Amino acid sequence: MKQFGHTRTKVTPNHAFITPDTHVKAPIVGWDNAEAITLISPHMGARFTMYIALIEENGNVGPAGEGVERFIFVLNGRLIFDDGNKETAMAGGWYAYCPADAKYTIRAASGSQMVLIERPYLPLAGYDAPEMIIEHENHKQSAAFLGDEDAQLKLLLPDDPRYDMGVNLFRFKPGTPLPFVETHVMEHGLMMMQGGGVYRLDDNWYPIQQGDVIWMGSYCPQWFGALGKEDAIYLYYKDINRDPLLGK
Ligand code: UGY
Ligand code: MN
Repeated sequence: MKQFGHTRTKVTPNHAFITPDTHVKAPIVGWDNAEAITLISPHMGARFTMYIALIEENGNVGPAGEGVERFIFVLNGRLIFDDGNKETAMAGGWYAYCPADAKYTIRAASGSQMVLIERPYLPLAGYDAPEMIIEHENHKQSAAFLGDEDAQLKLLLPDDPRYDMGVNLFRFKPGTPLPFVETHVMEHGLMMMQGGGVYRLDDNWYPIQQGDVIWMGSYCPQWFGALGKEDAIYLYYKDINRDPLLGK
């Protein structure tokens, strides 16, 4: 039962834990019949944004800002992604990487929800811009994380220096932890997609379940242990392939 005046949501200077009961929807200029829940943004100290987009049938989501790259992951419904050459029908599990300033449209064929991750793209001297990617997560292979077959990591984007973001699906068998408390320069934006467990962020331990979202700032000590009857799966973003000193 929901307790009046209480929530599991907590926002701190270097991490945030956001639960669905605290979501607030708002329209976004350039989106039609669609609203966003802005879960993570520079207003909390992050260097990227992460939204849930709620799109009505025939609604659409406008382009990202100038110079801003975008990753989308479809949660449910059916979206038509048009890259100018071909249309792809995207249901749950489909995802796209849209390079900064790419031309494309996203329209909902039925009421749909997706996760969006956006940040200013950091070009890399000597390399071309990255390419658009439209894929389904079932087409990607996972691999054991640091030798543990019970922790399977699936990279959704190529291991290629042109890409300055990584987005992964991490699947844990119940009882499986991250092998150590990580502390690193990369940020994360995370959504629990299935199952749950306990997430350590700084000196806090949070019970986590499907629908919960986390921002981890640079150097936020982080650890996870999966609990329950089903595998825990989370989707997460990290900034990669750029010099932290030079920002490129
Ligand atoms: O890629 C990562 O840094 C990952 N192992 N972090 C995490 O799951 N919190
Ligand atoms: Mn990490």
